[in-house]
Amino acid sequence: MNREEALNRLRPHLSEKRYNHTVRVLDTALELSTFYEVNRKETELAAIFHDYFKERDVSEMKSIIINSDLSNHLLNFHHELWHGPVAAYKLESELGIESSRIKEAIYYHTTGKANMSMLDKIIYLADYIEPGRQFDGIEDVRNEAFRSLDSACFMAVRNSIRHLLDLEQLIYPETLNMYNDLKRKLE
Ligand code: DGI
Ligand code: FE
Ligand code: FE
Ligand code: FE
Repeated sequence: MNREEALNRLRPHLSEKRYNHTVRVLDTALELSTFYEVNRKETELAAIFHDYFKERDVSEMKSIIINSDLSNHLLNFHHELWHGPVAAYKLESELGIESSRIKEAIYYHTTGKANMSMLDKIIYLADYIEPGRQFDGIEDVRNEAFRSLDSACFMAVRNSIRHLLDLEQLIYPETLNMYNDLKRKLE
């Protein structure tokens, strides 16, 4: 599937706002893939479809999780965390994309995990730093993104955990695994 076809497949599923976010994630991810020499085609498809399920009904996502081999453990956490795994699960049957590397990058784009691939990190980071985002300290992460992928991802996950603690939200275990993994690697 080429870029234009992929964007045409995505378009009906997203509002204009979310679609424009996706295009900015795509541009950012492609810059990172050039810089870090990561496969351009895989980066393109992972970025385009990362939020493919973001605007579906919570009840639809819930029934997909229950009726698939996706872990029901997800249901114990905020429904915001479901759209990545559900999109990853539907990638092959709805879109004909078989790549396990693309699937993994989409699956973990919200929570992160330990031992992320370069592609996983690029999608995670592009989603965080795309030019439409405004978080505290984001300029530092944007600058770090083109110095060290690990260090920039660490800054992003640390900021996200801090934000979740401020809101007294549950923290998904894989998010903590990502933090610990990068902390050890950067020591
Ligand atoms: O889909 P996007 O809005 O582009 O971005 P996303 O998929 O990174 O984030 C979706 C939401 O998930 C965002 O509001 C932050 C939230 N989130 C990320 N990690 C966690 C989390 N929420 C909880 N409760 N726990 C987490 O570990
Ligand atoms: Fe998302
Ligand atoms: Fe994100
Ligand atoms: Fe996104």
